[in-house]
Amino acid sequence: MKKERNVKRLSLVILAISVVSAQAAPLDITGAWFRSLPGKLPAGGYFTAQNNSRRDVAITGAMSEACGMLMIHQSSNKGGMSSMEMMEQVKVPARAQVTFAPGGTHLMCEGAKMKIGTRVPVLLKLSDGTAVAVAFEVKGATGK
Ligand SMILES: [Cu+2]
Repeated sequence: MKKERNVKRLSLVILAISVVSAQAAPLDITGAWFRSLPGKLPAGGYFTAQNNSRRDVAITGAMSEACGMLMIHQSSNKGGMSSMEMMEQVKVPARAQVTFAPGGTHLMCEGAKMKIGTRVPVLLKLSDGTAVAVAFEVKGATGK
């Protein structure tokens, strides 16, 4: 009888741990890559973020040892003039997907130190206080 109770308690602990780790990563990041350009040109970072949780979450920042500075940018085209704007955060609504892509929202890596064909780590900071570690594939100018 006593033994049975211990088993039950253990499974509760395991359940609690798995709930915590699910909360730790509300976003699934797929297709992450940097466009590495020659010289001192910045590298754009692209990916798809899927929010599998029932709560909205925002990407509030990014860090990488491969970048001197890593920012969130929004490309826009106003009256034929293309420009980039810094974003404080990008919201990923509950059960929805947001794509960082060329010509739209993207990461901008200034002072890039990366080699085409390798992967570099990026830490995406989220509004709920957690962070997601993502390996970005480094591709060339044509995206290959
Ligand atoms: Cu940019």
